[in-house]
Amino acid sequence: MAMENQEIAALFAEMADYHELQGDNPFRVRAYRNAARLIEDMPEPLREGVTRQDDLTELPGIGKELAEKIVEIVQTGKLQALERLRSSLPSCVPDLLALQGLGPRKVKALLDHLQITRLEDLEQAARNGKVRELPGFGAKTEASLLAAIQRRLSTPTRFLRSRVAPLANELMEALKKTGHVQQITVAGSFRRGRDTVGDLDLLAVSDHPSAVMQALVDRSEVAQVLLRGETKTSVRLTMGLQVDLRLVPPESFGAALQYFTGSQAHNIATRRRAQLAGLKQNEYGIFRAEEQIAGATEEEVYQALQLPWIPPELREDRGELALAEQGRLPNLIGPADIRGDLHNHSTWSDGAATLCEMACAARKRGWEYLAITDHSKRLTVANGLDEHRLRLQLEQMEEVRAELEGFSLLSGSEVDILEDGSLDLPDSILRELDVVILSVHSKFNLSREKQTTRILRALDNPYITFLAHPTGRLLLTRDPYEVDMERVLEGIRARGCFVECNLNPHRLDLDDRYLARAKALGVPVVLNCDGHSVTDFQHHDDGIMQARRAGLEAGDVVNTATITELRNRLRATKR
Ligand code: DGT
Ligand code: CA
Ligand code: CA
Ligand code: ZN
Repeated sequence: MAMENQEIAALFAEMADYHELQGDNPFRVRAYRNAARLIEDMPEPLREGVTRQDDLTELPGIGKELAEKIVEIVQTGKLQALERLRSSLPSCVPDLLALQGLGPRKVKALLDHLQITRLEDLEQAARNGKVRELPGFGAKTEASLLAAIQRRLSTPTRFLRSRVAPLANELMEALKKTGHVQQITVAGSFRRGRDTVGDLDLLAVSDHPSAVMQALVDRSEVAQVLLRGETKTSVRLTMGLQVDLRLVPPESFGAALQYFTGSQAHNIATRRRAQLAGLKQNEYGIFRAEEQIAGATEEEVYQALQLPWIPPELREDRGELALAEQGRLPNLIGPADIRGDLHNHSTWSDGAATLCEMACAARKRGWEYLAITDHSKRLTVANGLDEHRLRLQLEQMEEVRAELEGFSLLSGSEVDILEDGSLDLPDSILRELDVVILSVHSKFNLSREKQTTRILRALDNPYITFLAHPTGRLLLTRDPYEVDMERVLEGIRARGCFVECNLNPHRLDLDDRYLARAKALGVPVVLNCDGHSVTDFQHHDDGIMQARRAGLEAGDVVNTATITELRNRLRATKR
């Protein structure tokens, strides 16, 4: 399978961790770590450059050694040096590194001083109070480590939806190529648009089941066949993801799709409804006595329950059945409702595209407007702008605007909050911008009370437009910081500002539950891709499912407005 930039970056990040763990040259550690970050943000797939035999050392941060390793990864799918490092360390090291609060240095201390071959060994050591005695650890670290281990041991591995999406498409295409697939679709949490999925559920109708099952088993990305049958086959891929493929008769396709889309809680609710009407519901259909009265399509299934079809994103048993019954299901927002994006970066800070490239690509996408909101000066790793450079950027924007008829390029800044809640740029420049974004990029570990007052204080600035990625979570890698989101949302409403749902697939922040809360409180939401390249605009296509899961409609979202309406709304946020 083709190596994506994200996977190459992950291998380099792992190299950095192992080198650091072994106490190797810090420059080498930093080179790998920087390369990982750069590669992850590269808009173009590196494998294409490798195929064209480009000189990869021309890329920023890539020297000769790294270039050779990229070629090796793309061509072989592996990295020998990494395999050697892996086998020289206990097999639990990746698990240890993945624990929140444990970096390579701490892992090294643990391995040096304690007998650890499995995660459970560390759990035992922490329970026995052995960890707190080590240099660099204390009773508090020990307790949070123990909590992290227990969380890890009790939650099964999940995968980013965005990582699974291209795979799902490739697999379905391959199965269709057998010529024996009449219908095929994804079900499960993937179809419901959850940000992470536990496994991938595929559902198909076939006139030659064994041929289709064989086609799945034969795929090169399959590492293990868990179950092989005519109606269900389960495999585990090399990346660790389990795929369940189920074949059903055409007259049951809708019923099976409804059943395997779930959620389980939603299914239990629909089955109860069927029972109350004297019907029986299962994955084969809806039955009155022995007679099947629905099953071929989902519409038919819901109709038999006296309900309109319910969009999969809403099927979480959070009140959707009652809304459906009352004919009050929301008219969910879709990518076509979006008229522009208010959070983007350019080459002025850490983006990969120029102002002009960003604006043209946005116009080509059919948008009416785009705000460029580069980082502020405190974020030196991202080449953040001070007031002087921001003024120069505003001048360049004027020039770009002259070339862009019928499109509005808006000015802006993503301003860092300092620890005390003051801002990284003075009002003298903020007041001149169309969009001022407030972002927490540091001090994630403040107490709940301090973090909340810090954010609310920053929101007191009269020029703030919205709060970006409000909980700071990174899916599967960083928990949200402690904050009283209810108070923050109320603060945003009181000040007439907006709240962001950041559509980067690693963030999806706010999540569906908080978005639903924002809607209930009447806080306007803005859906942004946080674009660092023109390909990032695509985050809107899948990311919007998070907003749909919250029941958001076009009217709840600021950037569905026309440019004229938008300008009015932006002006109204300034006090
Ligand atoms: P995941 O894979 O953890 O991200 O979440 P799902 O929702 O995809 O769960 P999965 O793959 O275990 O099962 C797919 C769907 O099949 C699930 O959403 C509902 C249905 N399902 C599975 N097991 C049961 C069950 O025991 N009872 C009911 N009512 N439905 C079930
Ligand atoms: Ca699943
Ligand atoms: Ca499954
Ligand atoms: Zn940003």
